[in-house]
Amino acid sequence: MSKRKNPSDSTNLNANFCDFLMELADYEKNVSRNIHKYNAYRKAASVLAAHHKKIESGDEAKKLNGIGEKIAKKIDEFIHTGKLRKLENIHQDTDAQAISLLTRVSGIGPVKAADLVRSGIKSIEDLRNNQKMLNHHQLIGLKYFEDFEKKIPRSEIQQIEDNLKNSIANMDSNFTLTICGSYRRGKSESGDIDALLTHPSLQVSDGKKKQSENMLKNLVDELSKTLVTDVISIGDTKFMGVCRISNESLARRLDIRLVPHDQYYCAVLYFTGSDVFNKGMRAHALEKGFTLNEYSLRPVGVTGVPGEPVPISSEEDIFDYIDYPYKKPEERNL
Ligand code: DTP
Repeated sequence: MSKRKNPSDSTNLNANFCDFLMELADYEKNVSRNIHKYNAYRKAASVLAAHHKKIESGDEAKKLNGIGEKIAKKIDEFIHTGKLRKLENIHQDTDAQAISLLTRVSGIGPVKAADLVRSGIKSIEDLRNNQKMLNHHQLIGLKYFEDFEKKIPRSEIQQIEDNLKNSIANMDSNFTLTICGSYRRGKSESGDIDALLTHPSLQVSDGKKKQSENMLKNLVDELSKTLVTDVISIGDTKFMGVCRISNESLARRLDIRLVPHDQYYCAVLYFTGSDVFNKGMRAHALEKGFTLNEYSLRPVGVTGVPGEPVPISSEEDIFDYIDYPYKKPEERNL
């Protein structure tokens, strides 16, 4: 999961508004720990990023789904003054700034960041001088802090994808690997690499745990010869780590999840995102009487108890079941 989101790109006519909304979103997540406000700012930023026209007033913005009174007022304030008082105040709050900075280190969440700031640790240099306070993941985050801050160009992910696919094919040609996240949505650069892997022998109904034992570990051992440089954590179904395509390249965050074959498409859908798109689709599923998550799509009975997962053999199946117009991955950036 990459740390900083940025829906602004060259085609975004409302990039100014998106930038301040994303900064407010990060503040709510990392400093105030108000996930509802975080979601609201993220949703508003994605809606504005996808809008075909530059917004000229708060009233005009309010007509868009996901923009309410308070955000409309901020848009007006920004249009009229070129800044936001709320952000100016946040910029002057040195503890808030320190918490925001520390949460940019992979493995440091808002709670840990607040703890560190309370202990007087407020900069990356302070962290480097107090490494005893960090766990294994956070130490790796610190070691590669500058590299992980840099976006990964699409062409580099393509090389990593080829490398992963070759290594996997050498082990067993029945593996399927899909790189999800913003890469699958066609973005020109991504924050990290989210790979999903499956094998026909892995079926939930047959007790996936036993069968998946060592599959991922063997793969990571193989990848460590060429691509993987550090292991943050590894279990039967999830690897979190670091890779680089050559000694001259930057270190990149790589996650690989081993997913049962009968849950693969729900996982591919979920990890393709965007998170805002996922939330909209999940809400639509509920309206249609289904509960959708990264594992399955299940009908919800009148009692509210979810039933057995429906059989799914493609992403399209999931859209069909809930009567949601199919969107190609590149159309899921909202
Ligand atoms: P980035 O380029 O920043 O990496 P991303 O690949 O879309 O952008 P992540 O790597 O953070 O984003 O996460 C991968 C996907 O996982 C994301 O697109 C959708 C899904 N996801 C993550 N968090 C959530 C969430 N809270 N709700 C729903 N889906 C989520």
